[in-house]
Amino acid sequence: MTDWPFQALDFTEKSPEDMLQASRLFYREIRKRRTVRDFSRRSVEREIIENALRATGTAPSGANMQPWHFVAVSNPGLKKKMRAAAELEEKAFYQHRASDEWLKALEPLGTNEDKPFMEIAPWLIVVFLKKFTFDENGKRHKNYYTAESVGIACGFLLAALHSAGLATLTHTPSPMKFLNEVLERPADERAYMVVVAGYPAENATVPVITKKTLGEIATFKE
Ligand code: IYR
Repeated sequence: MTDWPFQALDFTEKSPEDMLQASRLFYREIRKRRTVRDFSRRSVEREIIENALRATGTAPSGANMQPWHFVAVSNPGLKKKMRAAAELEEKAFYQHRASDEWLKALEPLGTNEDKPFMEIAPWLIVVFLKKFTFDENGKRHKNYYTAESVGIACGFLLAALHSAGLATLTHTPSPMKFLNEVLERPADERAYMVVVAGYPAENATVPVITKKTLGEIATFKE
């Protein structure tokens, strides 16, 4: 047992019917989320992003270390710098870094080295992974399961933004070191992902792709 305080769980039980309905509704909603690359310039109120990040901050993490930091960028000058740096890296990726096999796998998505969304979309949320936590005495503590924790948090963030009614895009320019410089983050933080959020462009299109069926992705043993 532990001496640390515990409290009663705040749990609202649903009836079996409500549970079924909630599970169906959530699936129906979340399956409409698509990775969007054509964004509108329309602005999005800061509080929407703040609330999505509040929701993200509730994600579980290894030893509750919360090994993340989010930089929400709407500043046009910074977005312009981020776009230029990302396009430089992507050019290298598409022209010589990526294998033919990788480029072939990306073909159906229609991606290329141009990243106009980094300037056009109203918000770029850069997710940083923190390998360490520094306590009040400046002592360094290792964080645990950081990649898993930050991955879960990104899932929360995408779901929160989608449920608020925004289009999203996960972008992982590679390498992402330039983000530390542009956003003035310390060297012990590693940029993990850029989550782009905003309204879709009026005539936005998305690639025709399919998701694997339940039978393909899951096995039940009852
Ligand atoms: N980072 C590149 C390439 C890219 C890689 C994967 I895996 C994708 O699912 C999509 C793109 C780019 O952003 O274009």
